[in-house]
Amino acid sequence: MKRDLVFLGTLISLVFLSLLRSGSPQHLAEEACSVQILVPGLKGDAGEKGEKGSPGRPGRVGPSGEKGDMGDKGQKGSVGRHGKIGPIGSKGEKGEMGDVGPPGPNGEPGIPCECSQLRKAIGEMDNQVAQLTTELKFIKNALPSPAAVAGVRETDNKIYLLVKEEKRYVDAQLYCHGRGGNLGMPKDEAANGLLASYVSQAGLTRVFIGINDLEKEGTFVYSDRSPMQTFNKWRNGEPNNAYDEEDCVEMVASGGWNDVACHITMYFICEFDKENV
Ligand code: MMA
Ligand code: CA
Repeated sequence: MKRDLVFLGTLISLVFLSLLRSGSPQHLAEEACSVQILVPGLKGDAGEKGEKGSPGRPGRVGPSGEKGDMGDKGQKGSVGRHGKIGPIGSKGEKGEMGDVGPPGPNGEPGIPCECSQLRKAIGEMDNQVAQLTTELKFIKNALPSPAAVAGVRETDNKIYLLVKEEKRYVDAQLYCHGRGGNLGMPKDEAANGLLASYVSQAGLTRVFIGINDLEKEGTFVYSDRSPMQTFNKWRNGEPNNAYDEEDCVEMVASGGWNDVACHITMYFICEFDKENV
């Protein structure tokens, strides 16, 4: 370093001397070559301050700074990708009933039955019942016949039939028995009243009814052998067993009873239990 400064000072001196002698730059080269030894002079006064130099080169990179404060919140990011499929949800409620499905195929052939035959038979019986009902209605109310002129009379349990054939008591009883019944046996006021009206409406004055004391004089019983109860319709003074020969009983149009001879003949009334008809 110091050697460079000496050389520099020498060079500056040579240039300075040359300038003093010639005053022109072309002369300087020739004159300088003629001076062999240069001696340094005194140090000159300090020159004027030079102009400010051009900016230096950028310095070295400094050490890392301290950690700064947290920056502001960034902008909202874009929409992310579609997520994974979630777990299976719980069972939903029952839905509404669907529409009616199409009809199914035809079934196997059934076992042959007699249903159609039975239906046919029932239909024929229905016709027969209707026809018989009509016929019975006609017989009961309108048809004049040797046996039943004025139809019949009914209670809840009995059917009474006035038979307009004059017969002795025993034959009248046989007639009624032969048809599943008995001579009429009025056992209460209602039945007696019904037979009385039956007789009077037929225009008759008397008919045999099913009461007698054939078995024991003075002890009247019904023709089904059931005993007389508290009910009776004896006319005043009867039974009197007139001529000591009256063991059978007639009903007169008023409904009263009289004991008469069993061998005389007259019309009579049969009775039938409905459960036997
Ligand atoms: C009278 C009376 C009756 C008797 C008949 C017989 C008319 O009535 O005496 O009791 O049964 O006669 O005909
Ligand atoms: Ca009598």
